[in-house]
Order: sequence, then structure tokens, then C-alpha cells
Amino acid sequence: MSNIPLKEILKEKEEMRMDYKKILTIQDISCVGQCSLTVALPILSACGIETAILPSAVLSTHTAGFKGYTFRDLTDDIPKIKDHWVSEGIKFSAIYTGYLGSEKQIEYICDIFAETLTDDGVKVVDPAMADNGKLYPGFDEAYVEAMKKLCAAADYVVPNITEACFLTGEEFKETYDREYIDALLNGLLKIGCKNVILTGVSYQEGKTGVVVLENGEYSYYEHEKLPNSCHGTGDIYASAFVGALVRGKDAYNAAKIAADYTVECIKATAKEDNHWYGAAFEPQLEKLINSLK
Ligand code: PXL
Repeated sequence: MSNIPLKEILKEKEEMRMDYKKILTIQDISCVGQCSLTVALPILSACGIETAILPSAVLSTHTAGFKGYTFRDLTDDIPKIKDHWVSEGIKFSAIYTGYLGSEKQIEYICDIFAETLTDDGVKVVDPAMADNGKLYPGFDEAYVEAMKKLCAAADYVVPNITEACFLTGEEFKETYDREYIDALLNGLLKIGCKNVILTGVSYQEGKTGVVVLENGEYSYYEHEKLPNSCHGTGDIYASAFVGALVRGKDAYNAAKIAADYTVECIKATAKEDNHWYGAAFEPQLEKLINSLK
């Protein structure tokens, strides 16, 4: 028989329970192409977090480079799925949204935030809709307007510079200074964002990084800029950020862990032949897991 007092054992069990996190991630299933749910689910699971999914749409592939992809919009299923969860008393300690299928979904997601999040739950929105100065195929100004509302409802938003421009109405620039980045951050605060993780911020050649604005405090994590870039790294980054945040890291450290992991994924992809459609993130998961220890 163990001589540890029962009270101690129960206390330890209670602490473990408090530590156990369940997350819901809402984004599309691109069956092939290493993005959205096929990235978020393995990354969050590797971070040790129970992960529920809500697919916003099912596509045969992602939309960046493949031709003739299929697209099944799941908007109408979302309120029914949410109602079932509510009737079962299902709650999540965090909700993280990515690429969505329609403006209507954004409205439904606000209901999911209100009805399925624990009292101290965290909402993270990656406004995945644009890159390199352009909206992804199928998105328009009305979608951007709806996305502004979702960003205002979130605790953390994870835009790239292009997305921040669409959300704020600022002009997209490839070279810029701190003043431009401050204008983007202020614009995001103005539309109601609370904490911002702005990715792909490069102040000098050969370097890039991530700006973190948490509780009004600016910080910047700079790292090497690789010569190659890969589709889907925004999803890898946001998923690793959410994983680290939910595992208890502060926003700056979560942003740093996610950046280092994403760099490893891009480096690994450069070694593969013809890997143009995504990033080889799976073989690097062990590094992410180790960085959370
Ligand atoms: O990685 C963002 C993303 C997610 N899902 C789909 C996409 C894209 C980017 O192009 O097409 C379907």
C-alpha cells in the first residue's frame, strides 16, 4: 500500500484535471495539400491537447496551385452540430478558427464561441483569407467585413501582413518600417482586436519574424528568412502557436516556439523534390514536442 495520504493523491488528480485541455478547431478539410485541418489536428494532438474538429468545408485539395478542386460547403451543418454539442453539455477550453467556407459561417462561429466555451476559455482567430497582397480565390470584400467581426470577438488574432491590410484598409507594402507595422497594429486594435500575433514581419534583409502585441505591449521575435517559402506555413504557424499557448506558454514564447518550428518545417521541405503544395511538417513534430518540455 502506498503511504501517500489520500488527500495528496486527490489534490494531484484535481490539478491534472485542471491541466487537461480540450480544444475545438474550425477550418476546412483540404483532403490533399497539407493545410488547415490536416495540419491543425496533428499539431495540436502532438502538443498533448485533446482536439475536436468542425470542418467548414471539404475540398479535394487546397485552392493554391491545384486546378479543378471540388468544394463542399458545410455551412448548414454547423448550427446542427453546435446544437447537439450544447445538448450534450460539451465545452471547450479553447476554440481556434482558420480558413472558413462562407460569411454565414462566421455568424455561426460567434454562437459557438458564446455557447461552447468554458468561462475562462480562449478564442484564437487566424483570419486565413489572403497572402502576398491578394485574397485567396473565392473571398471578397463582404467576407473581409465579416472576418473583422470574428477578429473583434477573439482573444488573439494571428494575421499575416496581407490579412492585416485587408482587415484595416492599409495599403499592402513589401518593404516598410516600424511606423507601418504600428499603423497595422493600431488599425487592428481599432476594429476591436485584443491581442495580435502578426506574422512575416521583416525589418531587414535575410531576416523575418513575428510581432506580438499582448495587453498593449509590443515585442518582436526575429529569425532567419529562408530562400524558399511553402504553402500552408500560416496554418502550421497558427496551430503551433495555439498548441503552445494552450499548453500554458505566454503569447511571446508561444509565438517564438511556433516560429522556430515553422522554420524547421520550411528547411526540411527544401530538401524534398517537387514538394510545392505544402510543408513537410510531420517529420519535425518531435522538435515541437521537445520545445514544449
Ligand atoms: O492555408 C490556408 C488555406 C486553407 N484552406 C484552403 C486554402 C488555403 C490557402 O490557399 O486554399 C482550402
